[in-house]
Amino acid sequence: MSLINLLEFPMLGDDRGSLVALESGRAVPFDIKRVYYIFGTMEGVSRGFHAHKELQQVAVCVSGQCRMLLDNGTEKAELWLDAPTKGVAIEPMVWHEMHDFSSDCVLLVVASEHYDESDYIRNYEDFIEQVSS
Ligand code: T46
Repeated sequence: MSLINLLEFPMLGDDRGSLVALESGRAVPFDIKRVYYIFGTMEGVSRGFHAHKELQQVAVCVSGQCRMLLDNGTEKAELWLDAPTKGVAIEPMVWHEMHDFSSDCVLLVVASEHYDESDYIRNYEDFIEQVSS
């Protein structure tokens, strides 16, 4: 599978404005158990710097933009999340970092599981060791 799995969400707009729906099994390829959003990120601050062991996620900037780096241990790729119709899948065992948040950025993430700190690998050397074994 390609490292960058882009998801294009249908725009359900009309003359009143725009609407995007994220539904399990349709726009989002797993059952959604959790939704969180990151906003008000200070200028120059980067986030992420971890991989998940099992968690599946889809991220989309519903406002503004940020740059996401994905790294599967052998290959790295970057993309801009810069439209509310453009999502990216964050697969398990993919190191990810988010950079260059615009001041109006709201990064919405849907996740397949409840929050569980034991699912995180927050040390890059540990990640490389685990992804290679
Ligand atoms: C991810 C990227 C894209 C919770 O208590 N519940 C939650 O659901 C989440 C997501 C976080 N937290 C706590 C854990 C930390 O004490 O909120 C604090 C900040 O979390 P973290 O430093 O992991 O935030 P980011 O922006 O580095 O990463 C987040 C998600 O945690 C992570 O799963 O993939 O966004």
